[in-house]
Amino acid sequence: MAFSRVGEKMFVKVLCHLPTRPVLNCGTNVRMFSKGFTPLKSNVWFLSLVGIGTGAVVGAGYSYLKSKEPQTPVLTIQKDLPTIKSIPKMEVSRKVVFENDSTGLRLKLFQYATCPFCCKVRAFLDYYGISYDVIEVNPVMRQQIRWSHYKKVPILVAENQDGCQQLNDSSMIISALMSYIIDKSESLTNIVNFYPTMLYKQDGYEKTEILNRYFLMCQEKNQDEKTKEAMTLERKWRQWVDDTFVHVLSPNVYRTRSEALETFNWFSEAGEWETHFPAWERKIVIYVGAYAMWLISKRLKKRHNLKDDVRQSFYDECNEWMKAVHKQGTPFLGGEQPNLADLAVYGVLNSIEGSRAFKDVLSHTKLGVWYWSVKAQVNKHKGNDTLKH
Ligand SMILES: N[C@@H](CCC(=O)N[C@@H](CS)C(=O)NCC(=O)O)C(=O)O
Ligand SMILES: *[C@@H]1O[C@H](CO)[C@@H](O)[C@H](O)[C@H]1NC(C)=O
Ligand SMILES: *[C@@H]1O[C@H](CO)[C@@H](O)[C@H](O)[C@H]1NC(C)=O
Ligand SMILES: *[C@@H]1O[C@H](CO)[C@@H](O)[C@H](O)[C@H]1NC(C)=O
Repeated sequence: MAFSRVGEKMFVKVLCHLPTRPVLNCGTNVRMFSKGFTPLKSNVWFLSLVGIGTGAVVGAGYSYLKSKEPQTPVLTIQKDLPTIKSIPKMEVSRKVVFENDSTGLRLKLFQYATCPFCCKVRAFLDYYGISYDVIEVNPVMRQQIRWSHYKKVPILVAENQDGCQQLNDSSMIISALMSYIIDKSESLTNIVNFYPTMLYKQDGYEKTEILNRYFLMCQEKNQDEKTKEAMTLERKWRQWVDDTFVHVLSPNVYRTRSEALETFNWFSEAGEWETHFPAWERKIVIYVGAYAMWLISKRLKKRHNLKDDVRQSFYDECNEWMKAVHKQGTPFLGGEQPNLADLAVYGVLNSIEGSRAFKDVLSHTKLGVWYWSVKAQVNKHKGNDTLKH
């Protein structure tokens, strides 16, 4: 069982198109994996891949059953987070530089290129024209985030005089940076302290959650520009992205074996696996991975109560979102400009832009006009004016 669970976790890392919990709860067996298997890179790949075909499905079912156990109450709330002195020097995969960025933040984004949560953070940074360095994390070895106790991506590190401030969850990253942009009189470190991490136990594992990650920490000042109502709406839809929308993606992009294969080929392309992995490793990941995910996606479909025809669920959610946008009578939920909810929905969708599922959504829903408008705004960094004051 342990072995298959390791295999299963690995795939979650590669793919990222999976829910964070409970079926394939990212992150629980991390230490076991890195202790037991680190030395031989290729062997790790190979062994785990062999374990996948059968293991993943068994494992998925197992964690599904376990997840029905009740949650134990809060253990601790972490406060007064320390800044770390430094993080190991790392090769930067890509630099994104906006000459008009006046935030003064020196950001490093640790990510997987096709992870929906990472795409969400990038959509935010690009829209506001905030410069950042990308550090592509190897999904198997993950040596790039070995310095961190938090083992998921994205991780954002802001370097300042005192050291490095580590921000952990995609929604928290966005809320903290947005709060900082709106009111620069608070340091980012101070702002981060408003997002304490709650530790609790579930299924015998310690888990963490940042409770108020959808809240901006500058509401007072902000109120005349955005009404309270608009902010509540924005939070509601940002949470919907993490809790609901992201879960319809995997069953859709792995719906059939050929779609799963297409999707993996797209990951390989978008994540530039050719430069990261030897050819045979890449091939194995693509073929075995596609097959395993096709199997797993049936579980996910049940787990998240998707319709038999998973496309229909995808269309339904997209329509639900478009209904909310149209209700505003403006091009975006945020009005004439996208807000954080628009950027979140766009961001996670962007992670599957190369898939057949996405093309189907374009032809079966009215999402397209909104989607391409957000994309244009993001690519033109239209939010940059916000950075002025
Ligand atoms: N709630 C987190 C979820 C991040 C997450 O689940 N990341 C996955 C990749 S999609 C991960 O890094 N998993 C690594 C692991 O489970 O070890 C966020 O929004 O950033
Ligand atoms: C930066 O701002 C200047 C003037 O405000 C503008 O002319 C220039 O196009 C901007 N550069 C970018 C890359 O947006
Ligand atoms: C991120 O996670 C690390 C390791 O668990 C922790 O030390 C740090 O305080 C966290 N950062 C924030 C902002 O919660
Ligand atoms: C934002 O970018 C536009 C061009 O893309 C530029 O004209 C404008 O000056 C920029 N604004 C700021 C505050 O940098």
